[in-house]
Amino acid sequence: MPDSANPPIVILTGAGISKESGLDTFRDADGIWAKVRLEDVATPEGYARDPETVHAFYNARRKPLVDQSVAPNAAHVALARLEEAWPGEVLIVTQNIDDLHERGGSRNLIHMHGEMLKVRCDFCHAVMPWAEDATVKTKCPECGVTGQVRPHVVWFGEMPLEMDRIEAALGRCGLFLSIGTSGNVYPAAGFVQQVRYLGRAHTVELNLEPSEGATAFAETRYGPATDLVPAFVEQVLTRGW
Ligand code: BJW
Repeated sequence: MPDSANPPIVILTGAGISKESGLDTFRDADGIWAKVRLEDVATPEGYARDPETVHAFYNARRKPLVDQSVAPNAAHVALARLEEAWPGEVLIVTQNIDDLHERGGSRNLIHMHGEMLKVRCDFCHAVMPWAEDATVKTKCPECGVTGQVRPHVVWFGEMPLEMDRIEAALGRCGLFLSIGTSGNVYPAAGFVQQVRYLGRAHTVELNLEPSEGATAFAETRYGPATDLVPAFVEQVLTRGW
């Protein structure tokens, strides 16, 4: 049962929260989709056509996480502080496949678009932690089959992960906070509408600029996540929302 004095908080995060750690966003002018075609690297069809290119794309993005040349920033750390200090539940639903929330200290976390530091086997369906490069010649350590290991990420046309748990959390939250996402990709872009429809939660967008869905939020604040998020967390812990 939600605690009515300290209602559950759901936080949706996107690539913008990791930008100041040095990871590219997707749709900004200098973002990933300005360098590669999403049809080639983020669809099952692209992977079927040219798996080596897709493996190379994810191998390159996995590297800075493995060697820890990128680190969590003040926004990640502030959200971990909120989880630690808020007497009710705090759930982060991230679209990001990096591990910066975990390394910033967050524990109650759903990676709805998967994780760069995992692969899965299309033959035996095992999901495995992964710190190496993967190729079309990679042998699954679980079943021994070669050539069936793919990045554990959600591409366009695939079902995001843990949707039942996310829907349940959206249904009981008292605050829905969206950070660093452009609101282009569904179902995440529709969460604010779902929450508003139920009418129980305050909805807040923290982003560098208004997202596609900005008008659906009750409150909006614009600027870099490393400024906005620590300030908003401080407010919630001292005065609520
Ligand atoms: C800062 C900042 C700073 C910068 N501080 N902010 C028509 C209508 C509705 C839906 C569809 C449709 N046609 C097709 C669909 C479905 C499709 C979809 O949404 N397509 C749209 C393009 C229209 N969605 C899917 O296919 C999803 N699956 C699905 O729908 O299954 C069926 C289903 C039905 C019902 C219920 C549930 C499911 C799967 C989507 C998979 C997305 N995959 C990717 C790549 C995989 C992982 C990876 O390689 O990393 O996920 S695409 C890419 O976009 C990635 C991201 O997670 C995702 C979202 O991007 P994000 O995080 O918002 O980044 P940006 O770059 O867009 O925005 C960054 C923001 O930060 C900007 O606003 C900046 O201003 C800001 N910013 N610096 C604060 N310092």
